[in-house]
Amino acid sequence: MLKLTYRLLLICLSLFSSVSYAQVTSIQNIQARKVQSLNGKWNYIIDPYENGYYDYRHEPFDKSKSGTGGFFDDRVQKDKSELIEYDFDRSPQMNVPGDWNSQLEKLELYEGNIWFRRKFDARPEKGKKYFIYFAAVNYEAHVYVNGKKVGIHKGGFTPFQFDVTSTLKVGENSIVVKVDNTRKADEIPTVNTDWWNYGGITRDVFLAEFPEHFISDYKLQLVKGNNNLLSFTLKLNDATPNQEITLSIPELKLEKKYKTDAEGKIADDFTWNNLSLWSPETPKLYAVNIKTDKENIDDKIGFRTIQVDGDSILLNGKSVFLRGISIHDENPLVAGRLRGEGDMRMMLQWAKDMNCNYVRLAHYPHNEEMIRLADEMGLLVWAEVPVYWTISWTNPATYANAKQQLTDLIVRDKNRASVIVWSVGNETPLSDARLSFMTNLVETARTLDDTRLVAAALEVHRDGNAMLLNDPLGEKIDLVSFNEYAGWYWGGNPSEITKYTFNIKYNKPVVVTEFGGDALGGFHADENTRWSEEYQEALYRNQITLLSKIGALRGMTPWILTDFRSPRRQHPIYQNFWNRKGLISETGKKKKAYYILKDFYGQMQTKYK
Ligand code: GCB
Repeated sequence: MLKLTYRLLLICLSLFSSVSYAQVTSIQNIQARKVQSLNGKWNYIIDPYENGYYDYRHEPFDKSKSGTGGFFDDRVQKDKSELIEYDFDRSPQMNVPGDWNSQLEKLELYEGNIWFRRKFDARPEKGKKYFIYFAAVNYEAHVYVNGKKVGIHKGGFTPFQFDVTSTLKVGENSIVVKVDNTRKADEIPTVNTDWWNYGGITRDVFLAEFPEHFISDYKLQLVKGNNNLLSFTLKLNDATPNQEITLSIPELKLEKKYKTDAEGKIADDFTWNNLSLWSPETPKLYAVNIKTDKENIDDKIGFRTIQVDGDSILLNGKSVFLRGISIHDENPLVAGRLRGEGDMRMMLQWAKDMNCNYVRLAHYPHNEEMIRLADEMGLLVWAEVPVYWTISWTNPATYANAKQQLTDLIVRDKNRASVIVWSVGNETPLSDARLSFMTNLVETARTLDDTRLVAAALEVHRDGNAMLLNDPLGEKIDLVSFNEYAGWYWGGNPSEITKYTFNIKYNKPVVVTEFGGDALGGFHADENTRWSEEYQEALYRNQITLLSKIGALRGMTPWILTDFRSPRRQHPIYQNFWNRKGLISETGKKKKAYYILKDFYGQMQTKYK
């Protein structure tokens, strides 16, 4: 009976998710397509009670079953007497992309709905396809073009697009987006996190033009464990057979011609010698071109292999130590999310200056540009989805959402050499339901991409002076990866933590995903005074001693590169809405612990040469 209800639920869900909106599953490498940027100033209307969506009986204006019927923008245009207060033309503007919290003081802590509108000119041509593409909107987006609803999307950090071919007009067009960043228990992430819930259209928006049959997705990577075997797959947006495709890498004098099969796909593994492999020391990227008679896509792709062998991690077949640091998508110096290349370079350069060869982009997919910069600058990447803490493990819709976010992340970044780990979550509490949820995500990641490692940030459990790592999820993933806060949340002062030992059930490489403690930049005291730089420094020194007891230790990403904003962090003197575990303060000052880690990484660099 239960099973039947579950099945029915799944059927309903799949019906809901396909509510006649035209969403293609993916569009790889949007920057290389024919796009018109819709970034810039957008008008906005703050709508805390959702009066633009619900009438005074709290019935949605949009009552049609398919969800594609009229909505307030439509009504405003048709009937000026209703919702007269919604006057986009005279409403203020804000920057898109951009989080709203940092653009308007009264929105700093706002969680709710804001409507956005932008007008733009278009010259749609017959026989072409048009999509509105959003690189990310946090969290739920309802998108309307010229008064017609074109789609709904949930998930704050991954791209999505809607087909607007039939809605787009020659001349002036209007796009309206209702954005809701309300935290909800059944969503991914759930209500409880330790980061700022930045709302808005936080990443690029494009109008993209395509031929009728186009390349929606491709992947060119080395096969796991083989430094000469390239694997090329490609997919059209539909099942057009015999489409001619040319793949070329001029620098290698590589040119291959293909025809799509009956499903509109190509799959080919082929040997290619003399590849200069990508690594943090030599982040070699090749100019890659993929062409049809109607399309021409440029990319820059690096080739490297990553695998585990016993307790070693092999990069291009050679044992590597991951000298890492965790990073949030936030600028500590200027409020808000990282705004573009300059901000991103600053963060990654700080990591490089600390002798890092690796970053953990926690706890959700960061901007695609960040990953491309990591490719270019030579930093390995742990990429993660926001399956964080206490998710609704038994809700099938919640699982479907997590799976979609993971899928979209992998599709977006699978050609990036820097990404070596897909992480399916962080510090999730043990239970059977959680194990099956997480195991399914692990399997999803492996099915979508068998060239990288799959992991999750687990927790240690204590038994006297032993730290146990026996989470059954450890069986399913490639790394022993865990967060461990001895010396901060438990275990006494930093000087006491070296008494601990580790009891790790799995013979796999150990990569510690977090440790750390808060320090207010510029506050100096003795090693036993919490919040002081000296406390944090001692904590790092002793953590390194403690972790070095683990024979299989192959890397770490301490928490965290910079101080970051979090509504959970209320201490009136030391925090003021800042998590102070950064090695760099909110004024860009390197704290004492920064140099401890830099020193240790310098030693590891020599050891693993
Ligand atoms: C953790 C979480 C991270 C928090 C950190 C902290 O374990 O994974 O998101 O910010 O601890 O500072 O408590």
